[in-house]
Amino acid sequence: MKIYDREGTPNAARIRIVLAEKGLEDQVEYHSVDLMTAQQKQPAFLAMNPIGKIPVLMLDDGTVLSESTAITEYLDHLDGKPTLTGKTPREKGLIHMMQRRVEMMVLEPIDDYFHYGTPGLGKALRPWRMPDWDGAKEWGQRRGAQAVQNMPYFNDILAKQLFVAGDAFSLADISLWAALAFADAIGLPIASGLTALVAWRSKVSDLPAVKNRSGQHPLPEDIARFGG
Ligand SMILES: N[C@@H](CCC(=O)N[C@@H](CS)C(=O)NCC(=O)O)C(=O)O
Repeated sequence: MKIYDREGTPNAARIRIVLAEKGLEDQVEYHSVDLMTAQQKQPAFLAMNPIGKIPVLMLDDGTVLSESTAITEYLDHLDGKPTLTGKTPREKGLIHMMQRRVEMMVLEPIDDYFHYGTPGLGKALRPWRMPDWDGAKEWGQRRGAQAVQNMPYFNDILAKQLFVAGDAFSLADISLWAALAFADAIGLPIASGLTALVAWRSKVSDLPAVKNRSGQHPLPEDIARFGG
């Protein structure tokens, strides 16, 4: 299998955690995509994923999968023993609902904040972003504020249960962990009063598949290289 991604970015981290959790790391060949020069928007990459985003998984028969949730489903079922996407219909429903809530309430607003409220991935990506209208930066900043406003929702959930979708670590936790790592890296930390969320994050960060990973985006040397 081949993975096209950029190490250290939040969505790459999601899949790398899944690969580690499922013991599949040695079966993957990594291809680094240079996001800062917009390699993900060029024809060769768009032929794999017309949305122009990483990560992409290419199977040995040439089949291409994009979207972190779809890739996770595939990897989780390879051994016939899913542990991250649910076994029963109830588990599957809850995990997918909660992981989508994480995306819509935190991860996507943070991504919008990064790309519009800050210099984001820099000049090379501007042609693919919202046209420069006066409110773009303000909109990006509002999206960041929305992400911060939504964090207490997950704090309340985690005050009542061990993990985001119930009693077991799942895709929903991986998505939230990556979203919060991204938020931290761009200056939107979890408020210290959200103690259940802070405790959950520290517990998840200690899991072997998660330990020492980064959801930082982009890498500081990239910003220095290409400017804002
Ligand atoms: N919904 C996608 C999101 C993928 C995504 O946003 N990837 C980011 C990197 S973390 C990316 O490729 N950004 C480059 C760009 O927007 O051009 C997924 O779940 O995989």
